[in-house]
Amino acid sequence: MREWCSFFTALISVLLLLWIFASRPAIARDNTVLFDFDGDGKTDIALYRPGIWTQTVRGTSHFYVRNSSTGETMVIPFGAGGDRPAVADYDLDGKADVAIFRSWEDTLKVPWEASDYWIRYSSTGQTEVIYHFGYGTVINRNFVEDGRPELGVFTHRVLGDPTDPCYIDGFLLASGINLFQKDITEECSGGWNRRMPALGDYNNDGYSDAAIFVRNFVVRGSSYYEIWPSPFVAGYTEPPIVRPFDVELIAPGDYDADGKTDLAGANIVQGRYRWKIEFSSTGELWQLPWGIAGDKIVPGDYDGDGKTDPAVFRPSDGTWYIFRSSDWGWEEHQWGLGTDIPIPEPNSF
Ligand SMILES: [Ca+2]
Ligand SMILES: [Ca+2]
Ligand SMILES: [Ca+2]
Ligand SMILES: [Ca+2]
Repeated sequence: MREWCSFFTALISVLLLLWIFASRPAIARDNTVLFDFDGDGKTDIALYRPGIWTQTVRGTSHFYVRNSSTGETMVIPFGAGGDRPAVADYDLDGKADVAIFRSWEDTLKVPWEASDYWIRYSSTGQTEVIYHFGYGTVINRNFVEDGRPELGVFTHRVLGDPTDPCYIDGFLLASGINLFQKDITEECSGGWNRRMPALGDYNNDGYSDAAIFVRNFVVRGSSYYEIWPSPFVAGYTEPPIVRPFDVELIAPGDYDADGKTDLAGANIVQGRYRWKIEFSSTGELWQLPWGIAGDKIVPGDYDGDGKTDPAVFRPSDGTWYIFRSSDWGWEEHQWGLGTDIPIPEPNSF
C-alpha cells in the first residue's frame, strides 16, 4: 500500500512538472519596452517633444501617443526641456509608463553626478521621483530579478589624461538599492570603433542581455554585435558572443517571433536603407529596402502578431512608414515634427 502511495505521489509530481512546463509561454521576451501605451499588445506610434531649454527657461515637454486601439492621440505634458524620455512598463500592468531622465551631466559635465528618474505609473497615475547614480544612454528594461525594468544607463567614462584620453564603456543598473555594474571595454584614442547598446533577449530567458553593437568606421564590413547572455551579474567573466554583422544602423528585434532577439540593422545603399535581418530560428538572412537616408529606425510590433515590424520615422516630413509582418502590407502616418524624438528608436533616450 505504501509503495502504491509513493508511486502515485511521484506520478503526480511528474504530471505537475509537465503541466508547469507545458503552460509556460513559449515566448518569454522582455515586454517592458514594447511601447504599448493602451495595453492592446501593439506598439503605439509615440513621440517625445522636448520643451524649450535655455539658461533661464525650461519649458514643459510633451509626450504624444497615438493609441493603436482607437487611433486617438493622447497629449501628455511631462518633464521639461533638457530631460530625456525614459519610457518603459515599470509597474508591469501591460501599459507603457511615461517617464523622463533628468541628468545633470548635460549641464555640469561631471561624471557620476546624481540624476533623477521621474516615472508616472499607468496603473495608479502617481508620479515617483527616483534618485539615480550615473549618466549616459538610458537602457531601462528587465535585466535581473523580477520582471520589472531596472533603471540603467550605458556609460562612457574618460580615464586619465584628457589630452590622451582612454575611455571605459559599460552598463550600470540599479534595482532598488542594489547596483549592478559591468564595464565592457577600455579603449584609448586612435580607436575607430563606436560602441552602442544593442539590447534584446538573445537567449529567450525573459531577461534582456548586456549587448552592444561595435561599428567600425574605417574598415567596411568589420562591424559586429557583442553579447553577454543573461543573467546580468557583477563580475561576469565569460567572454562575450561576437557576431560579425555588416550594418551602419541597428534595429535589434524579434522578427520571426521565436522569442530570441535577431541581429538586424540597415545599410545605406544609394541613399536608401537596405535592412538586413538574420532570423534566429533558421539563420536565414532577410533583406528589405525600407526607408531613405536620414530616416530614424523605429522597429516595433505595431500589428501585435509577436513579430517585430521594420519601420522608419522620416523627420523631413514627420511621416511614419511601417511594414507590417502580419500581412506584408504597409502603412503611412503623417504624425510628428522633425525635431521630435520617436519613442521606439533604439538608443534615442
Ligand atoms: Ca498599443
Ligand atoms: Ca505600466
Ligand atoms: Ca528571433
Ligand atoms: Ca508585427
